[in-house]
Amino acid sequence: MRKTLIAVLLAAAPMIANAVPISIFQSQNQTVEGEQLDFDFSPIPAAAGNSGFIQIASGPGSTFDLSGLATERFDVFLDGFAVGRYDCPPTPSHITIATCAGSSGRNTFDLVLSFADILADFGVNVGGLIADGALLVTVDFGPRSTPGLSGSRNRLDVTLSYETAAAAVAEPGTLALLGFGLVGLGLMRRRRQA
Ligand SMILES: [Ca+2]
Repeated sequence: MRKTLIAVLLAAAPMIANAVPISIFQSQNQTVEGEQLDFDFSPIPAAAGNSGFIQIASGPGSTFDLSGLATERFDVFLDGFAVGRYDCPPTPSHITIATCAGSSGRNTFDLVLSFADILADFGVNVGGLIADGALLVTVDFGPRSTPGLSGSRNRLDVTLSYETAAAAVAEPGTLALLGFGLVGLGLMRRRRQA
């Protein structure tokens, strides 16, 4: 009986485990001026609160023409919610951690939006947005933004990272089922021995 009990508990261990960190990476190429890129993160588990981040960066070696004119920038949307407009350079506004480099319209950027800051700055609860198992991150470049000046590089990377909710763990229904299963196993053992 003890061995059976241990086996059942081991099988149930994943249910009892704590929140699991998740990190999903996606990459796309901008092919024409002012193209809008959609990054569809789905299906994804619910987030545990408002910790986590979304990183939007020009891919390694890639450059974008965002030379600071009014029409050269990119907007970020989460499930359709506008969370920021970024020009680069000058130093973009509404950014938690970001670096912009380059000149003459050639820019690389590394934009990190933390869940908590997105909520504080823009009133959007990212945990709530991904509770339906999907998050659409849209990067909308201005009409004159040009990928990879000199025709070389045009890659955009988006990474979604967060702790998953531990809600599945202590669900009373699950624990009750587990309990019934253990009682059932015990009864079967007794009958077999009798
Ligand atoms: Ca959603």
